[in-house]
Amino acid sequence: MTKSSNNANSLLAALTRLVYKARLVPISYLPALQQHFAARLKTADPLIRRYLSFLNYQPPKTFPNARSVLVLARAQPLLRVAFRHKGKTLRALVPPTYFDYHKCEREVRGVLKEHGFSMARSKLPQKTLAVCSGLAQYGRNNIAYVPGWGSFVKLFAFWTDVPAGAVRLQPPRMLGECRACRACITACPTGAIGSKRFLIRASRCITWHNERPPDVPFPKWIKPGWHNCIVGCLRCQGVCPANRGVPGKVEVRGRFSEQDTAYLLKGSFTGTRAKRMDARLRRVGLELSVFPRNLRVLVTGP
Ligand code: B12
Repeated sequence: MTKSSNNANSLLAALTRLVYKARLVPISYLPALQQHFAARLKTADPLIRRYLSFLNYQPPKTFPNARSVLVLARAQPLLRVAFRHKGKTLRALVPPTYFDYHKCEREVRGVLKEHGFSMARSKLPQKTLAVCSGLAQYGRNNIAYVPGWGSFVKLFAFWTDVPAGAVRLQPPRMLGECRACRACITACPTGAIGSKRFLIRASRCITWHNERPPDVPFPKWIKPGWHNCIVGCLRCQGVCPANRGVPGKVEVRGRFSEQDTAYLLKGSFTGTRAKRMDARLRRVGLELSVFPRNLRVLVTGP
């Protein structure tokens, strides 16, 4: 075994100790991955095809030594954030994908550095990489499930200069238990998950709408009672039997006073107060850019 492949193995072991599950995909595999992805994308909503034009299968010019893509999954809790409003507390959920990106990125960069390697951010399709590298499988809801952790995971894909041995890229697989289950299809009130096609109809997904800029109103067909998170949606994962028995902790992190809530509901964000509020929100995976719309709809209720 060469020194660098030794280092690569000890790097993967170190990441595992930090509770990441990881795969290394050599960059020579990316053209095949790109082809697979392009073929599947043909049937996606046109708006998603446009949205995904940022994807890029070439390492950045500033990172000419790229040899592999490090694909990672980390189990994440859900966050519960409390907003005081008219003498009551509104507890709103933030799904795992929205917070701690920078913390995890620093952690991974640090481990790579200790092993003599470096990394750069990528603009690659992370679910496809996770599934085709064998790290995860698709659920019927189109979300990636990692053995033992279910779907409450954060995925990452970084360009690295770590040498990767040969891996067998797998065709995407769906969890066996999804075959006889319709729980997510039934739980999604918008019909984003259909029984006749695998790809979700992204333009029906509540997440698509509540991640949009706050001056874009929710379409009329979304009933106020369908909203269940301050950003994102947990309906298709919350009911999923494959998520039963996985850690799925709920962490209580942010508290916003009556004055904070009133400020967030008013929606005119300028100056140092806005900057301070944005910093507080970012610690719980939120940012001013989804207010006041997303909070208003939760406060008003069904
Ligand atoms: C665009 C995007 C969205 C869009 C569109 C979603 C979509 N399904 O395309 C919107 C805004 C709607 C969205 C919503 C959400 N997203 Co999103 N999103 C992304 C983004 C930027 C790209 C996803 C993508 O590539 N879509 C394009 C389609 C074509 O890819 P795909 O969904 O993987 O589809 C594959 C399968 O359908 C497969 N396929 C096709 N036919 C068949 C048939 C069979 C039998 C099988 C097995 C497979 C199969 O082929 C396709 C290509 O590989 C990624 C970040 C990134 N850089 O990758 C995050 C990401 C995928 N999102 C994520 C999350 C968490 C969500 C939400 C759960 C957010 C939330 N909690 O509120 C929802 C879930 C919606 C859902 N049910 O899919 C996570 C996924 C984590 C995980 N465990 O999988 C990611 C990786 C971000 C992150 N790093 O955490 N998202």
